[in-house]
Amino acid sequence: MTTLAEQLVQSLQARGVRHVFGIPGGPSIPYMEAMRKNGIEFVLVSNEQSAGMMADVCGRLTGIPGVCHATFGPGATNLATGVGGALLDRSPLIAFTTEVKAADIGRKVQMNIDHQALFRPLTKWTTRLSPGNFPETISRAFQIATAEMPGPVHVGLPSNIDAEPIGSDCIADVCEKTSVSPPNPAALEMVGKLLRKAKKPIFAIGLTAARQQLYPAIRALVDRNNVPVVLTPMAKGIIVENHPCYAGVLFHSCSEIVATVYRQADLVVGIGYDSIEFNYESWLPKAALVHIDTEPADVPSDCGLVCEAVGDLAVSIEFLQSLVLPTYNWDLNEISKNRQLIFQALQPETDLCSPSEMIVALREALPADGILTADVGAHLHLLGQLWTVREPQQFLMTNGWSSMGFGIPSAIGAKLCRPELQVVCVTGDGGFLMNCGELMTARRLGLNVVVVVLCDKNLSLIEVKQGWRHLPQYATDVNSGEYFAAEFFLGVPVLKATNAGEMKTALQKAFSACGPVIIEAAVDGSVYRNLITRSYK
Ligand SMILES: Cc1ncc(C[n+]2csc(CCOP(=O)(O)OP(=O)(O)O)c2C)c(N)n1
Repeated sequence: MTTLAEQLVQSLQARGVRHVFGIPGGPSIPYMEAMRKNGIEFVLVSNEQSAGMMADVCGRLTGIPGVCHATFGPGATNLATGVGGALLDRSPLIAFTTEVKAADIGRKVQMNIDHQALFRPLTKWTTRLSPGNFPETISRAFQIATAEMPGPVHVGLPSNIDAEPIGSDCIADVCEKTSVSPPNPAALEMVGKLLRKAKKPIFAIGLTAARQQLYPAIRALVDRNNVPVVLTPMAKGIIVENHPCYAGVLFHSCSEIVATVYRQADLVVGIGYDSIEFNYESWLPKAALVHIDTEPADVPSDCGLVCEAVGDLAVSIEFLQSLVLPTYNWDLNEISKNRQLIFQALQPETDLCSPSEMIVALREALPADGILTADVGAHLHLLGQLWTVREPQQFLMTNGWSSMGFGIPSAIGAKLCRPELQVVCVTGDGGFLMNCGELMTARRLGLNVVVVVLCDKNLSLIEVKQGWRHLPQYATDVNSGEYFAAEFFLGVPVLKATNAGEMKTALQKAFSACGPVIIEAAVDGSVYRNLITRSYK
């Protein structure tokens, strides 16, 4: 017989979990001790929100649910923000929280709120562990978290069960993969018919395709048929930005120029298109819509949906590859010219240093296989269109959930999962403040994560939107004067860059450091006014 805490940790270990992110409370100690003995690192964070974000990224990069942990009440509510991200960005994650023992449910107890109610809208499943339902609960938690669409599961750990004796042979079957049914063949036939009839179809490729890493098949499909492709932000990298069929990213900067291509389409084929990122109706031209995904389309009835093929996406794409399609009426020279227009517009002239110049300098300095994590704000809209990647996992962002503060924790999660790669975070000066405490986490772990803070002194995305309403700018100024008025922040070196040359020098220095480095990049945020797209129609 071993204890429940030991068995739980061993069952995580057996499933490939290597880190648990969180902040402990007293009842967490036996679980942490079991982790120490079983080769799982408990990564102490500065705020549980980041623990959820780190676990989210580990889930994305490894396919094994990322695991995070928090204590009662305030620990759980802090964690909730990170857990919600895993739900709407579709990452497999298991969140453990300490909960009151059964006899105290509903009683007045310090730090006690109903964790099951808290996590219900944020997870695919929430439950309480007990000696009686272990190990089935753990097995089911992993199965649900990884099943299509992946997402978070919350497991409450009553504070009095850790020492309960559990039989040592109960690490349940670790093979918990569930399969997705193939799409209806008649629906696929209909897709084929529509594609054969179309004159100017486009492919709109989204998060499901990126998450399932289906880019080799998608690239082959595109290469063979010369159909222009638009991507949702989180599908960036599915095809490279200089591909003859690449028409741009939806929703992000200058996507009104992207629209000049997709407005010509007579058929839009959403492939792995998850509308959590961008609803079809917000951008669709007047064209017929075909939706191919693991889940049905979420569209209003007047959206032009003519056919959907719902089921295993790999099967659907294989079917698309097998089709013999006509030569379409697209002029790839026109697509190429439009692409040039986008990239020109993304680099506006300014007397000061533009965020674009800094991003271009970073792209030139970061190795091609490096990982960039982005925070949320005007800078993300710019990065989403301007940054170039070879494959989706090289650009990590949140768009379904879109929580500021994602950049730094996600860079730490990425570096832990891919220690051999250079990892850089780009954040705004507003978003930096949300989880900058995690620089201490990176410092403690000795992780060479480079955090580029684009200091424009404002919450620029909100300032731009105030401008759209012809309102004065107020309550969006982050700071005036110097942002880091010192050479170190929490013991982390701060390098400064005021132009692209200084940026490159700073990056070189930062990449050869042992621990984290901050680069304070002074930029002119006024350029965002002309870069953020207002209407996508
Ligand atoms: C947790 C959270 N709070 C608020 C928002 C709304 N919001 C989106 S972008 C933004 C401003 C971000 O400012 P900053 O980090 O300085 O980046 P910039 O826009 O200047 O590039 C805000 C407040 C959000 N997405 N997430």
